[in-house]
Amino acid sequence: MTNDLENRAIAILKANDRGGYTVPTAGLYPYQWNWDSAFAALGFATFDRDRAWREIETLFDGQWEDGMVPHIIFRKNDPGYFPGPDIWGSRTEPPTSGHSQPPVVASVARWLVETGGREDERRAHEMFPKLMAWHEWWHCYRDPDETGLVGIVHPWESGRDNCPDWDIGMNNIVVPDDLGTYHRRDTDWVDPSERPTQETYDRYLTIVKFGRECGWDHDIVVREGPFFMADPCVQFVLMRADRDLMALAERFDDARARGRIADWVARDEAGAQAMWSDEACGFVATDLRTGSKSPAITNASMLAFYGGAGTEEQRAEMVRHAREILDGCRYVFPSWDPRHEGFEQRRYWRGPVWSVMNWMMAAGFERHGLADLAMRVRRDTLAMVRQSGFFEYFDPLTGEGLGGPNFTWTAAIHLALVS
Ligand code: 9YW
Repeated sequence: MTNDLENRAIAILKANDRGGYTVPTAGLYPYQWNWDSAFAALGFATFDRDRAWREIETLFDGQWEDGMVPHIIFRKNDPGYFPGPDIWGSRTEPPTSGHSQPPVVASVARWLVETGGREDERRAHEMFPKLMAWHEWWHCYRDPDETGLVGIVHPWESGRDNCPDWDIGMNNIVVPDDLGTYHRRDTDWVDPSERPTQETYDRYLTIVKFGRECGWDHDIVVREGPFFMADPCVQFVLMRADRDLMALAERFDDARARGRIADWVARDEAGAQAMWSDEACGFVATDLRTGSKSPAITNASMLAFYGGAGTEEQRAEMVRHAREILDGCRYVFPSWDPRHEGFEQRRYWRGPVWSVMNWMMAAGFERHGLADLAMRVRRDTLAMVRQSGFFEYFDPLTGEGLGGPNFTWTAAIHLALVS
């Protein structure tokens, strides 16, 4: 028996369906986004497993020859979104953005297989080489020196666009005189006080201009581009997904893939260690150009449990942070530490709570025997939706829904949590 809220969540997924893929929300985000589709699949799986697979299969329509799965696929031009396909200049078919997003898909594929039947196994098997190519891309192009730490070339690649984590890298970006004028579209849809500032946007576009002008050559963007940082979200999501990919390789008895993935898994923990900060006493974003570390704990730091990173002592420190932040917030988990300067309860990734981060975090807490933390995170995720509806993100102090309404991933996570 489904209740009203579940029916509304299902209706949102159906309404945002554009034929095999969903948009995150009508208007504000009119294309297919990478990790949004991974989470959308979790929601679809609760009532239509074929549609769940379609969501991630269509994502791979945009995979580049080198293996990268881009963060946005532009199937048709929609003037309601900026920056669109012309600004990115990917020269691919379909047109896409020029960098990736956190690689959640392998974990979703494993989950579909383990909770499903023969058809799930067949579709995962078919997708497996594509997943391998994408992970290979991360480990090869985003970690060219094989340190175990993968970097991101744009804050958008983290999926946590304007988190203060990126300020240390973004402050070094010099906006060129010939950036040109442009019309942002996001602030046509959503209150500007909840969005990244204009200064931040100019820097975002400076990175995109650099990428476009070098033909999105990953080596050049990584070595010479305006921004290169390590993100706890990408690192821990990749760590988790590498292990999930290994489970699939074992199931498919693919010895070559197993050997390759074993190399990645062996390096992942060293990468995680490079993000540990004694000052913040936790895992934090790190500028790979300067070595500077972000000063505070975020919801991405808390994904250490999901990724399975860290020593026992380090995890104990992270639990201490988690409990203190939980005590100080009515709804968790905030995207920036409220005990820290820079916290803005309504501005996007500078404080608000996001359902998808909570879903991964709770799974990580549970895996480490922290049932009370997992329960609190899940309870708050459901409570905010009950109070405010299926918004893009939520104010951690009031639970008010913010950003785009009728949001695909918020609906999907709700379904995944109650099913
Ligand atoms: C943008 C779609 C995307 C998410 C990102 C989130 C936001 C805006 O919306 O990005 O213009 O790319 O930060 O994580 O995938 O929901």
